[in-house]
Formats: sequence, structure tokens, C-alpha cells
Amino acid sequence: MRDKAVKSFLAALAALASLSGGLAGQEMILNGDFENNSSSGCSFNLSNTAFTAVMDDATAFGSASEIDLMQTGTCGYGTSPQSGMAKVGIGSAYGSTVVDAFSFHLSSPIVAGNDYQLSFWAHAIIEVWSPDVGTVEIGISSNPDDFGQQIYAGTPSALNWKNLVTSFTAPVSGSYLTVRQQGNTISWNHIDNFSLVNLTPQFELDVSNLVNGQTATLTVENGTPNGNIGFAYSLVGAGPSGVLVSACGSISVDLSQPISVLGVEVADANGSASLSGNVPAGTAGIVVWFQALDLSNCRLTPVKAEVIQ
Ligand SMILES: [Ca+2]
Ligand SMILES: [Ca+2]
Repeated sequence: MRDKAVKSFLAALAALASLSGGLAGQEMILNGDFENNSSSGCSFNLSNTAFTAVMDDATAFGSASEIDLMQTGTCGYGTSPQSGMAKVGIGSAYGSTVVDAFSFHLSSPIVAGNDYQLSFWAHAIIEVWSPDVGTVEIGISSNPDDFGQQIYAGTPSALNWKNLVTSFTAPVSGSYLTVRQQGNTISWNHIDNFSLVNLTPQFELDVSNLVNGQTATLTVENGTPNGNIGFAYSLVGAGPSGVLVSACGSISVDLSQPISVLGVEVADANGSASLSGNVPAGTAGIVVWFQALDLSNCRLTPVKAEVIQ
């Protein structure tokens, strides 16, 4: 029974990650340092298929199809990886639009309207076959094989690693951050250590002291100041469920039926609200899925799954 409860809890956590839209401050790129791969040594001009096969959580799709994966030292060009053992090379060949490009897979999707900070390192390598300094172009895409919408282009240094940092409001939603070498140049960049974090404060729910026979407290942050916050739970699970909430029309909450409403509380001037209630005795081990709804703007918190102690 206990193991089953823990398994349910872990499954709920996995579901929660896909619903959260990226918690504020958490790293969203799964393998931004390129360290998780099944290759070794110096691999130049990997086809898109080969790069995708060896590099975890990335998909190559550029028309050049010759990304380089350099591990352990410089591999004869530029300097050692900026971070860890691995760096990647992307190029633009023959001055055409034949470029290397790939997508990073993310722990949660980029959500249109949210603010993000992107940081990465790049070094332009000047050789006979790469006389130009090309920019590193960044996009947001809903498809791992497509560049999507460009949101940034960073110009590296030809002398050494340069940290390129930008903040942006996502113009579109997408599950992939894409990276592409600038076209119409004859250029080669080494890149490493990508990071993407969500800067937008998230409407989040916290559950404390969920202990049978005691008083538990649910708290939300970043709701509408002085607005009404509704709290609900399900004993069945998480999953879209159309529910009529008078203030929000027919909104789809992320709790399975039947859903129990615990109550509505007024948030303080900072948008925080909390609600306390007694947990029945003898309920230890039961999983409860909680969610809160901001009745002023009809935003939902991510579902919070907790095991009664
Ligand atoms: Ca690295
Ligand atoms: Ca190459």
C-alpha cells in the first residue's frame, strides 16, 4: 500500500512537470552543457542523424548536417570546452544558407508572454575555411526539426569564449529552444553551456503539514492582490476535467473527477492566500491532488500531489 502510494506520488510529480510551464528560476534545458552523450574524443562533421543519435535531448536538423562534437581538450581548434568535457561546433558553409542547426529539448515548454533569461558561451573560430564571424541564432519552436521563430542573435568573439546573455518575452509558445549558425557567412562557432530560466513569477501552490489528524495549510503565491483564490482537490488523480466555475465560465481544471472544493480565500496585497483544514485521522498513505484557481484572472496553479503522512 505504501509503495503504491509512493508510485502514484511519483507519477503525479511527472505529470506535474509537464503542467508547470517552467517554475521560476529552474533550469529548463536538459543537456545545455552537451555533457550527456554517448560519444567520446573528437567527432567532426556528424550528420544530423548521427549527432541526434549520440547527443541526449537534442535534435539536429540544419541543411549543412555537419555538427562537430569535441571532447577532452581542444580537439585541435580554439580552446578547451567552456564547461565540462564537451563543446559543439556549428558552421555555415560556402557562404550560402547551408547551415548547422539543432534543437534543445526542454524540461517544460516555453510559454508565450512569460519572461526568460538565456545564457550561453560562444567562440568564433577563424580558419581558412571559416574566415567570417557568424552570429549564433536562437529560436523557439514547437517542432524539434524546425527553427521556428527567431528571438535572438549573439555575436561571439574570435579571441576566446564569450558569454552571450539576453532576456526576452517569449513571442510564441514552444517545446524546443533552437540554435542555428548565421547563414550567408563562411563561419564556424564553438558553443557550450546553454542555460534558459523562466523569470516570470509563477502562480504556485504549496501544501504544508499534510498529516492525518492534524491541520494542513494550503498557500498560493503570486495570485491577484486582494483577489479571490479558490482551492480544490481530487483523490483520483491529475488530468484535464471540464468544470463550471461561475467566475471563469467553463474552465478545464487539471484534477480528475470527483473534485472537492475546499473554499475560497481573499489574497493579501502581495497576492498570497492560504487556507487551513483538518486532515481526517487514519488517512496516512493516501495521495491527494491539489490545485488553486485565481478567480480574478482564471489562472490555475500547477497541480500539487502530496501523500498524507
Ligand atoms: Ca560542456
Ligand atoms: Ca563541422
